[in-house]
Amino acid sequence: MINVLFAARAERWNTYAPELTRAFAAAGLKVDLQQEFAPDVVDYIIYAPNSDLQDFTPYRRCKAVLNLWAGVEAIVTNPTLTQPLTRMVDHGLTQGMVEWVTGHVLRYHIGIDHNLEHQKGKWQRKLPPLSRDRPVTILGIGALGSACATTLASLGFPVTGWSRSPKEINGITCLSGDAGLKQALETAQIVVTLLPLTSGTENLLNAERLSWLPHAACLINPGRGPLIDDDALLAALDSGQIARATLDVFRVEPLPADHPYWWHPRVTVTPHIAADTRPATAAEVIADNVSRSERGVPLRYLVDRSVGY
Ligand code: NDP
Ligand code: OXD
Repeated sequence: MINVLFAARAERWNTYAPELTRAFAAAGLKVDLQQEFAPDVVDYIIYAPNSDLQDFTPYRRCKAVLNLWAGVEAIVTNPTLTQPLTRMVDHGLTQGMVEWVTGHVLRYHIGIDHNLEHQKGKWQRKLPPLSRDRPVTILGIGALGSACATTLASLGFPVTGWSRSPKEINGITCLSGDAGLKQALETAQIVVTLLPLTSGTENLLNAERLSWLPHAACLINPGRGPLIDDDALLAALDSGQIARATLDVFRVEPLPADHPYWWHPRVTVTPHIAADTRPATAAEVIADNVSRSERGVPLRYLVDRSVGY
C-alpha cells in the first residue's frame, strides 16, 4: 500500500479525493489517500503552497512532494524540504490560461474598452488593425506561455516569446537573455507575463524596461505580482506609456481594498482566476508521477531548485 498525504487545504478534499482515487485506481496503484497520517509512514505528499504543512522534516520516508499549483515560489525555498518537488502541468490549467490570455489580448486588440467608454450617442468608428499588425510578446514560454503563444500565432498575431534558455517554437520568434528581453519588449504592442517568480524575475518590469515598450502598449500579467514594479507601472499608466493593464496576480493577495490598482480607470483587476488546476486532469498527472516514482522512472515536471522553478 502506498500512503499519500493530501496536504492541500482541507476545503479542497471533497473535490480532489474522488478524482485522485479514480486516477490512482486507473494507474493500477494501491493507494491509501488520507488527510492525516503519522509523518514517518507517508510515501508522497500532495501539496498546495497555502497549506498548513510547512515543516517537511518529519516526512523522512516521503519520496516526492507533488504540488497542485504551477507556481512553486512559496515552497521552493523552504529549507526543511529535501524531497524532490514537482510543479503542476495540467492540460485543464493550460487550456484555462490560453482562454484567459487570448480573451484579454483580443479585448485590447479590437478595442472593446474604447467602445464601452465611448457609448455617448456619437457614431465614432475606430477600426483596429488586423492581428498580423499587432505584435504580441510573451515573457515566459514554458508550459503556459508556449500554449498561449501558439494559439495567438494561429490567430495571426506576430508573437515573440522570451525565456531563460534559447528555444525553438514553430511560428514564434523566440528570444532569450538580457539582449533578447530588450528586443522582445521594443516590438510589443501587447505584453503578457507568464514567468515564475524567482530572484531572476522579481521586478523584471521596472521603470527602465517598461520604457522599452512602444508608447501606449498594453500589459497583461497572469504570472505573479512581484514580476512588476507597481510604482513604475502606475507611473507608466499615468504617463500613457502603458495604455491599459490587466492584472490577475499581486504582491499581496487578496489585493488590499485601498490599492490604487482597484481604482485606476485603465487597470482591470481579476482575483487570481486566470487559470486554476482542474481536479480531474490534475489527478491523472499526480497518479502518473506516483506510478513513475514507484517504477523508478524519472518524475515529470521536477522543479530545478537551483533556478527556483
Ligand atoms: P514553466 O516553468 O513551464 O515556464 C516558465 C517560463 O519562464 C520558461 O520559459 C522559463 O524559461 C521562463 N523563465 C524563468 N525564469 C526566467 C528568467 N530569469 N528569464 C527569462 N525567462 C525565464 O512555468 P508555467 O508556464 O507552467 O507557469 C508560469 C507561471 O504562471 C507560474 O510560475 C505561475 O507563477 C503562473 N501561473 C499563474 C496562474 C494564475 O491563475 N494566475 C495559474 C498558473 C500559473 P526556460 O524555458 O528557459 O526554462
Ligand atoms: C498556480 C496558480 O501557480 O494558480 O497554479 O497561480
